[in-house]
Amino acid sequence: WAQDCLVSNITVKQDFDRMKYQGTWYAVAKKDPVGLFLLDNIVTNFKVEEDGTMTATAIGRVIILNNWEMCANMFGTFEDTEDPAKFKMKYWGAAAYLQTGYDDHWIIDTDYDNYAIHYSCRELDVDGTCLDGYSFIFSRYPEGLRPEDQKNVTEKKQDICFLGKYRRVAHTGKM
Ligand code: ODT
Repeated sequence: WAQDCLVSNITVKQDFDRMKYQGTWYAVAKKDPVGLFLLDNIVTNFKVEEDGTMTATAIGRVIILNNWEMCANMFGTFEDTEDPAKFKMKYWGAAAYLQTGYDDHWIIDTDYDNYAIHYSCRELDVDGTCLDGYSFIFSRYPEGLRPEDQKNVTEKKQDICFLGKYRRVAHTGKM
């Protein structure tokens, strides 16, 4: 079995249930994109609005311009696609100098209660692999993943061709 790393072959969570995905998720690892933005202490909160739209907030430590370190308050709304686990995320910051964007937002896998693996490819290469993308590993607990979830998460990192490209995301509680 040879992995082709084509973005179009990446599989996502079957029958993704946005209701069960709601609530707080702590980023415990991150594969950065080009021009990384969120550094650490990243906490997200997902919600399903009354009309069914998924929205989220995120906080995290960022460095803007050169060397301005601050806590960013970010907002996102998620547009549905044909696949329930694939969204388009429109995002913006509470302050004008924070990053805005429109990214793919795929939920690769989650058990809703413990872990989640997020994936976003921002730029496709000519051969269909991902030229620039990022991914978050989320846990329901700031201390990290449960030992019993680590094998599965490692497999999924490999499936999305990001294995070895993650760094730990610290939660120092100093924000
Ligand atoms: O940090 C980077 O380098 C790129 C990521 C920037 C996107 C941050 C936008 C957050 C908007 C609020 C939504 C929260 C949901 C987050 C879930 C996964 C990460 C996009």
